[in-house]
Order: sequence, then structure tokens, then C-alpha cells
Amino acid sequence: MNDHENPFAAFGPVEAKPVGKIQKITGNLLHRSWTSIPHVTHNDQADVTEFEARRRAWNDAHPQAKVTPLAALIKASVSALKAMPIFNSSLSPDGATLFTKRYFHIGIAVDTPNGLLVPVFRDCDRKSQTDIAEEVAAIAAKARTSGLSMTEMSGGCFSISSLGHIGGTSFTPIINAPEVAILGVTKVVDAPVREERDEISWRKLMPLSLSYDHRVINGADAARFVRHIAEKVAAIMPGE
Ligand code: CAO
Repeated sequence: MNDHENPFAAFGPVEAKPVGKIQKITGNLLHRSWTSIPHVTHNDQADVTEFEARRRAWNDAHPQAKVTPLAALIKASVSALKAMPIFNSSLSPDGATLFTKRYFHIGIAVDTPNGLLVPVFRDCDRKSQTDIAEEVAAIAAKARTSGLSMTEMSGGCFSISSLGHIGGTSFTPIINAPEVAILGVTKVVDAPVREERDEISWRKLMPLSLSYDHRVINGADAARFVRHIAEKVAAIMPGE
């Protein structure tokens, strides 16, 4: 690139490098989704105090079959999709037909050195949390080293983007079209909660951010859907 093509040359030294193939493709898909779908993000929290205690005890007793917060969220999302099938739907491009799926394939956003990839985990209704955790770890490692095929990234019903191992309190995930909703998860925090008779106790709260397609889903249903996920993840047993 010469100085003529570099719009910043007049202001100081600049490094220019071409945008990678994956980042270009993902960028175009995200842009199309963001500009064509009316997004709304609903924020809530799951009380995972007892879940985390059960999970830690399970993982100490079963070091070869660990349960992760993400696996529990996948199962909780499947439970919510079963209870509210409109979240497991896709709108036709002309907006005239709504397809409701009877399968439960969940996409997970994976951060790789080449950009964002979203592998799809099939039939999560028929898998345990330990199976899902193992599969996510294996596919995330593959995504980061050798990449994924289009088949491994297609056919999703609903996606989850977890930044929980990094931080954050909430964000607006972009819907992975033609899906109609995506769940964002940020870091569990210890927070004081007012109990009965005005006592204060410290609870572990997991922030949940659901972006949804407002052409298909209304705000009250989104609030119920996230509550379902929050209550399910709070109650889920590691063996499920
Ligand atoms: N709060 C606190 N800690 C959390 C957590 C949360 N919400 N979620 C996970 N963790 C912790 C886990 O407890 C685990 O620690 P322990 O081993 O001590 O139990 C650790 O983080 C790893 O958890 P995990 O195995 O469930 O996997 P993960 O949460 O790291 O998710 C993966 C895996 C592949 C989704 C993730 O590595 C990744 O790539 N995330 C990025 C997604 C992304 O970029 N989203 C943005 C898309 S828009 O640009």
C-alpha cells in the first residue's frame, strides 16, 4: 500500500494488512444480520450459587467427565426452546412463513486466531452435559487449530456466545441468521442479595443477555424465555 491509498499516512506511521478470509465472511454475515433484523437485547441474571457448588463437587468426583457452565446453559436453552418453540424458528426471506424446528442444534461462538467461528452441536436434547462439554472442548480446539467445515457450522437453531471466562456484565450479541435469538453470557459475580426479613446474603449471579428478532418475538416472551433458562440452569443437576 502506498501513501496515496493509506488515509492515515499524514498523521503518523501505520501498519496495513489484508483482512483474513474468515473475518471477511463473518463480518459480512454479521453486518447483514445487524442491518436486516430489528434486534432487541433483554438482560437478566441466573442465581448459580447452588449450581456452582454442585458442579465443583461433581468435577472433583468425576475428573474425566467434567461439567462446564456452558454445557449447563446449552441444556437450559434446549429446555427453554422446548417450552417456547417460537424461539426455535426461522422466518422466510419474504417474511411470509415461519418455520418451527423440531430438532435442537445449538451453535456456540468460538474465538479463534483467524476470527469468530460458530460450530453447531447437534441434537443437544439427547446428550448429557458431560457429553456436550467434551464435544465443545474438542470442536473448539479443532476450530482454533485446523478450522471447521461449512457442514460443522450449519443447521443451528439457537446460538450462545460466552464471554464468561473473560469478564463483562452484559453485551448485545448479534443474531446468527436465520435463527431468531442468541444468548450472550458474561462473568459470574458474587453479589449481595436482599433475603426475607431483610437479611443480606452473597450469591453467585450469572449475567444473561438475549438478543431477539423483534419481528418474530415480543419482549414479554423474551423475558419469560430468559427466566426459563435462568431457573433451569439454577436447578440443573450435573448428571442431566
Ligand atoms: N462466569 C465465570 N466463569 C466462567 C463462566 C462464567 N459465565 N463461564 C465459564 N467460566 C469458567 C469456567 O468455570 C471454566 O473454569 P473452571 O475450569 O475453573 O471451571 C472456564 O471458564 C472455562 O469454561 P468452559 O469450559 O465452559 O468454556 P468457556 O466458557 O471458556 O467457553 C468457548 C468455551 C469455546 C465458548 C470459549 O472459549 C470462547 O471461544 N468464547 C468466545 C466467544 C466469543 O468470542 N463471543 C463473542 C462473539 S461476538 O464477537
